Amino acid sequence: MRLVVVSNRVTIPDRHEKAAAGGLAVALREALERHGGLWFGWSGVVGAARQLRETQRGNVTYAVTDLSEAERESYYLGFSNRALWPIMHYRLGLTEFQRSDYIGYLGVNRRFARELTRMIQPDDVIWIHDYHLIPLAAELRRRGVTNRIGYFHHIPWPSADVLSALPFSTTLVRTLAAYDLVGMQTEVDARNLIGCLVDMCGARTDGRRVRLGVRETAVQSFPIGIDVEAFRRLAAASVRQAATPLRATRESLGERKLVIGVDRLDYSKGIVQRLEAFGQFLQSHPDERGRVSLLQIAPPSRSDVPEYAELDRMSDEVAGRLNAQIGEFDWTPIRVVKKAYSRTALAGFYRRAEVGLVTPMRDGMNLVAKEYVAAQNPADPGVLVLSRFAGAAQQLGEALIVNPYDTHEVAEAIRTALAMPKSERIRRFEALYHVIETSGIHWWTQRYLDALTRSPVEAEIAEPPRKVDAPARGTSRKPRAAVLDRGEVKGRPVPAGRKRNAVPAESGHLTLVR
Ligand code: ADQ
Repeated sequence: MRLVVVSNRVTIPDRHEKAAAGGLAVALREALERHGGLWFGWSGVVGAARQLRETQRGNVTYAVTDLSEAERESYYLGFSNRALWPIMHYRLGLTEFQRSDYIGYLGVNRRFARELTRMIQPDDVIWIHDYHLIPLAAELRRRGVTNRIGYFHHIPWPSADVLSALPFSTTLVRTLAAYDLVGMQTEVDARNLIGCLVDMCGARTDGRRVRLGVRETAVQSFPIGIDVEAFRRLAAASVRQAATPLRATRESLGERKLVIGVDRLDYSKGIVQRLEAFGQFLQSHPDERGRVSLLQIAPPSRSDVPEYAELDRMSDEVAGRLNAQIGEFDWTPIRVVKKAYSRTALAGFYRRAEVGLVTPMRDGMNLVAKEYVAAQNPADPGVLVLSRFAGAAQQLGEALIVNPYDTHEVAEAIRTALAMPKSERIRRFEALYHVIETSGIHWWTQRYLDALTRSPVEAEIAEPPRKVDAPARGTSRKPRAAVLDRGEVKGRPVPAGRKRNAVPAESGHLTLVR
């Protein structure tokens, strides 16, 4: 079997590049090298030339294509990141749907399918990643591709009640039936998706497999992990190295304790609420003032989506206000640093921090929580404070689990973490480390590929090829959201105020570059 990976963004490794520690991109690259294969997706470049460019690295071919400005606007910034991202994170109020964006989204998926069909060989197993590419398998099937195709959804999947507010969601959900295997981060997400397929599309299910028309799709949870051993080694090495940010942090903090937050600057991560909770902690416990600081590392992402620019402004404002209210001439309670760091530097920061504050409002998994645990000194570990709405909370029950909407609860958890006796810290750390060690990234990749290659491929869709945005047909139950899906998709001009230019300056360190 040859492996074909498809993701929104593809970063071609330099010829002599040493693999960065951990990381999904590295694990996928390793899986590709094991099987030989192809990695296909957007180059990250916006331009007029849309021809495919192929680069060979060992037995792996990287095939990338540019997006046009209109495609980036509608497919990437528009439908993927202003409609799907917020609604999948339960943020209906931030969900902005435009038909022209949806057309662009389908258009890019069709174009990707067209390009990919030419490159696929009969024994290829195809693994598609994330919400940008949900309809890709349906488009490949329309072109006669009968290979095994799997999808992994990296972000949360909400219930039908939430998702059906998105126009054309029924059609979109239906396209998932074109996959042989759909992987979700958690059992809750898997159940929600099955609920959507049943309630919105009229599928039948035995709880694990879903039958829609003549196709059968397995839906299963595969909680993603990290390369624990690699990260642990980086953290241990950062203690020994001379000129590291860890040393510098030690010097600038002195004896003070450190609470750390590390996230892309994204509203799903609860950064502003976290800063407020830290402020509340210092207000309620004046004895802690001057003794502890919060370091929030948050490199900007998607800055040309207005909600992200607003978040950037708000985090500065809240940190500035709290520092002015509570700070002293020789003590800054909150430091916000908006840049990406190397894996080594991050591992060092995690190691130095007595508390890892990971409080997203909603998150598919959250790898920072796992990285924080992996980086701890087993003899004197820090404490993880974790949002119950991160997928990671389903596995990491020995963290201090909090509701990020409850500022008081988070503030008290910070207090508890800072005061926790060493014996309890060690006990919790050992339990957490065991979980992340036994469900690391290589286990995840292997488990997913095993399931994908095992799942029986059923008869292909017997219906004649049709557009994926046509209303749902042939279901025994009336689709609940059918009314939303009716009607022709027509282009609409982008309203004033939406920025069109600039390539997103996202960091290569981030998982799959969202
Ligand atoms: P993300 O939303 O990007 O991923 P997360 O899982 O936390 O969130 O991964 C972020 C990665 O970026 C981590 O490896 C972290 O170390 C790195 N990172 C963050 N800030 C950084 C900085 N300043 N410098 C360097 N690196 C930084 C999406 C979903 C998650 C899911 C992952 C993987 O939203 O829920 O866990 O995919 O499936």
